[in-house]
Amino acid sequence: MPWYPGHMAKARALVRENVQLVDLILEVVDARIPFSSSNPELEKIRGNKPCLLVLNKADLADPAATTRWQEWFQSRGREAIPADSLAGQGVGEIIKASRRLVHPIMEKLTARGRRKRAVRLMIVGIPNVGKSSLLNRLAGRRRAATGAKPGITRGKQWVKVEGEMELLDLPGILWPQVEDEAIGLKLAATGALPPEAIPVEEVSLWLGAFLLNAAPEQLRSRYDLPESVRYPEELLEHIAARRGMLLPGGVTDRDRTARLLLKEFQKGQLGRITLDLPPEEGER
Ligand SMILES: Nc1nc2c(ncn2[C@@H]2O[C@H](COP(=O)(O)OP(=O)(O)OP(=O)(O)O)[C@@H](O)[C@H]2O)c(=O)[nH]1
Ligand SMILES: [Mg+2]
Repeated sequence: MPWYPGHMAKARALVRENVQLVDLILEVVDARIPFSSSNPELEKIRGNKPCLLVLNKADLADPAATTRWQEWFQSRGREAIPADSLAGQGVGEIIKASRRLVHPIMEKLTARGRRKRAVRLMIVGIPNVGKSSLLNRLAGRRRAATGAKPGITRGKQWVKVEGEMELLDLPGILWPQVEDEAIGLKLAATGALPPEAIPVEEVSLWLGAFLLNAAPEQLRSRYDLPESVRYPEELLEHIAARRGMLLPGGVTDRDRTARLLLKEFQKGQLGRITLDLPPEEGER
């Protein structure tokens, strides 16, 4: 992973340092993979600093699964708000919940005779999860660069947010849990890892197997998939045939087909699909 190791220690130090400056952390995860797009180290770094979880890209996730995640986090004492930072959905809720979560702290400061000041927030999350998009929405203007390429944000700035709040726009970048193979595949499938991180064919075979099991109707309607198709290899062959993705000699262009499946999944063209589900009762 070319851009991780060098940045990781620096990113960790920056998050650690900036957490000291704020009253509340907005932890952005991808609603399709709330577990795989989180970073367990944040819990240690933040100590008991309040933290609101944002289930971003909820427009791409299965709404029922998002509700289950919200309940699961709630049961563990964590507030989670679904959001679509592109459309601005959920942003009002995030502002309301933020004010509620910091209220006790601000009360305490006033009680100690401190002058009233703006509530300070910062956004953290793994690359490409939508941190800059959320920032732009919260700030109400386009203040930070966004892009489909992971790792685009550099530099640091404070921006005003409605309701006496200030938001630190620093790349509060958390590193993804890439060492775990299953997590790595989900990160790659959702586009959180650069395409060179894991071979696309491997990712698309994994995604194909997942979809055949969890979302067969969506595959059928998108690709006119016959019931008989059971394995991801067959799925890719079928897609290639339907979309004419052949190399000279009539051989399937597996690379192009793999990219197509990933792209269509990432754009939500297969429907709203969640890859991580909360653990069942009794599991950890
Ligand atoms: N569908 C959908 N796409 C989103 C949402 N939020 C962000 N995106 C898209 O996801 C991509 C990454 O968004 P950014 O806001 O640049 O993400 P970031 O976390 O700032 O990324 P880095 O700066 O690279 O770490 C962009 O293509 C956005 O348009 C969302 O809620 N829904
Ligand atoms: Mg950014």
